[in-house]
Amino acid sequence: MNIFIIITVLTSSFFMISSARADGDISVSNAWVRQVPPGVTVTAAYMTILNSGDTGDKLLGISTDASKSVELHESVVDDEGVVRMNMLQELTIPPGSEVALKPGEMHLMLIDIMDPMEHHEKVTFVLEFKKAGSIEVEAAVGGPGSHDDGKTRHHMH
Ligand SMILES: [Cu+2]
Repeated sequence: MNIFIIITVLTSSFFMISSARADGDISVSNAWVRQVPPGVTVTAAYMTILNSGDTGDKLLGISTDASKSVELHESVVDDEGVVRMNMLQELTIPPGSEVALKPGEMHLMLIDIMDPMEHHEKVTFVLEFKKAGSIEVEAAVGGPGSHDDGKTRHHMH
């Protein structure tokens, strides 16, 4: 399978040099959406967000046309060993570091999928960052092996 992850960074100007602007410091890799069978109306998406700048940034919002809504969730195991998902309002990406959304941990939750995922090869997300602005991310639809980074395999629970 051919998987291309295309990241479009919507920077306003390459010619403007200003230390106050963080545009272009955020990049996203390994984006994928879990394929689910027809009839299943929710799924999750995962990706790695890298902040190569020297100031922190925040993910403030996510949108996609693949589902009616999309939320940022964190899976946590409570005292009784039950996995629960908490909705996060924002996600801080510290300077010079990366934050991974991965199975069993943080993820994007797609709620009320518009079409069965089998009809899609890719899902487009627009991530809204406080400093970097809007970043478009194309995520491959598939399973945990559907992205091309062999280093980031995670066991499932
Ligand atoms: Cu969730």
